[in-house]
Amino acid sequence: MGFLTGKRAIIAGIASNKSIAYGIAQAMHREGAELAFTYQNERLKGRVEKFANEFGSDIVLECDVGSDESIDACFAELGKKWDGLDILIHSIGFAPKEELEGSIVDNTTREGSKIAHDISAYSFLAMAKAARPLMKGRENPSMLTLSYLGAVSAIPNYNVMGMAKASLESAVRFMASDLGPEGIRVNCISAGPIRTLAAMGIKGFRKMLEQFSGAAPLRRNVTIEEVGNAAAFLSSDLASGITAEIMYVDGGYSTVG
Ligand code: 0WD
Repeated sequence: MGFLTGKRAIIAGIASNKSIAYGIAQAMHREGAELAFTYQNERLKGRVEKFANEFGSDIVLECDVGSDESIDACFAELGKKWDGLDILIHSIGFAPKEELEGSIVDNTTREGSKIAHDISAYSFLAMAKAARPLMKGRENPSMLTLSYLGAVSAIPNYNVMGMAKASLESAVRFMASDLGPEGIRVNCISAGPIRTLAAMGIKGFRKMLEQFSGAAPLRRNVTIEEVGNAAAFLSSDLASGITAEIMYVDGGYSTVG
């Protein structure tokens, strides 16, 4: 019996089998959780249905986190299938590609900044708002999002995404404080760089991977399986005392100069 047996989790952010959300789904499925999945739009629907099938799930819901109507419709539909929810996984981030290179001062636009903050930071709060009623009365419910070191360090080319991740990490602390009295925990994993669709949009990403693996105490990059295992732990009763935490799964890189 896995340590997530009896838990129901909704996972947002699977775009491919390289996605961090895919690694999280794998670990949670292995540990016995029942899973539901969301997809951003029709383009991704078929792909996400295939992944859901792989994890024994037939709950696949549209959820464009840039739209409150889409989020509300998604959780209304989930409420018809499940009478409660234990785990929310938010593994979503986006900024227009042109914003992720060169000078942050010259290249960041008002519109690009709005989009990055809306999709990468505010959307976690928006999903939490919709998930909250379904978590009422559950044991140790948990919300989890994904961040990156660029939230706290000026990493070349990460630019406006760094600003959005700083906002996201701040949201984690405020949300944990707000939802804690209801027993809901809110945490974040700050993952080391991993080759995914979203990451390949960052200029010089390959160099970033090399720099991390060269300097991290473990002298290698981390995998979606390792992030998945940490996510499964943080979402489980084993982590019942942990909230408002930014947990680094980065081979120790953030601790070395
Ligand atoms: O190195 C990395 N890959 C790291 C990623 C290091 C540390 C953190 N992260 C974060 C990302 O910033 C993001 O928050 O992890 C999260 C997941 O990212 P990922 O697994 O690297 O990326 P990917 O496989 O591309 O999944 C992100 C997905 C989108 O994929 P595409 O490639 O189609 O943009 O986020 C989803 C979408 O499926 N997404 C949305 N979902 C709903 N509504 C939206 C939206 N508006 N926009 C993007």
